[in-house]
Amino acid sequence: MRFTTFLLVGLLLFATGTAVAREKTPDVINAAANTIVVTSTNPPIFGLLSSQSGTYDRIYNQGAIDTQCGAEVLDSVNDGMYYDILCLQVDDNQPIELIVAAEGTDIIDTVLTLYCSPFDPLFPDQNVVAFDDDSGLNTLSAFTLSDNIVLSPGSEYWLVISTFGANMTGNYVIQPSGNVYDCGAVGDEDTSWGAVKGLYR
Ligand SMILES: [Ca+2]
Ligand SMILES: [Ca+2]
Repeated sequence: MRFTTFLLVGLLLFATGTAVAREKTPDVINAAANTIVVTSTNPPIFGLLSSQSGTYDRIYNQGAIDTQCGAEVLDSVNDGMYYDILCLQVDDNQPIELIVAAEGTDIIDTVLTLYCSPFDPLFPDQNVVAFDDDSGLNTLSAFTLSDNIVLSPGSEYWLVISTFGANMTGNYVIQPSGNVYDCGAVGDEDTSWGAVKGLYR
């Protein structure tokens, strides 16, 4: 454990108790994600989390994956993260990859959650396929081939990109594998959150 990590964990323990430490395991860099050679001909997906983005109280898990939309998740003690929703589809039944690219991403600590459509910010524990915090470079996120996430052609999936803690903003770039197609950004108005968000602003 690097000293800086030790210090950070210590500070988190001091600030908020052991729940945070249980969630944020020491960052383990995924070597496969680091050395990945992008062969995808699909264009990367660009986006931005800003103070104008919607917020939600995110979930996490320790790697449970369920392509039938019922992955077990836990409520994070960290609340109020900015998020974006991206619609994705696949065109084969091979494992997918979704990698938050270090080049072009300046959000300090991303998380990715893949949902079966729809994702509802009011019920973020529903419809989960997979969650990842730090499988990419440093604290960036990635679903890699070794996760063996095989999706159904013809179904719509919503990828939620968010952050480990609240108030983290910045640009992001997500590189999808060649079998993953971007079916567009999903606006808040497409979720139930859109109907109630006005009450909070
Ligand atoms: Ca929470
Ligand atoms: Ca992360």
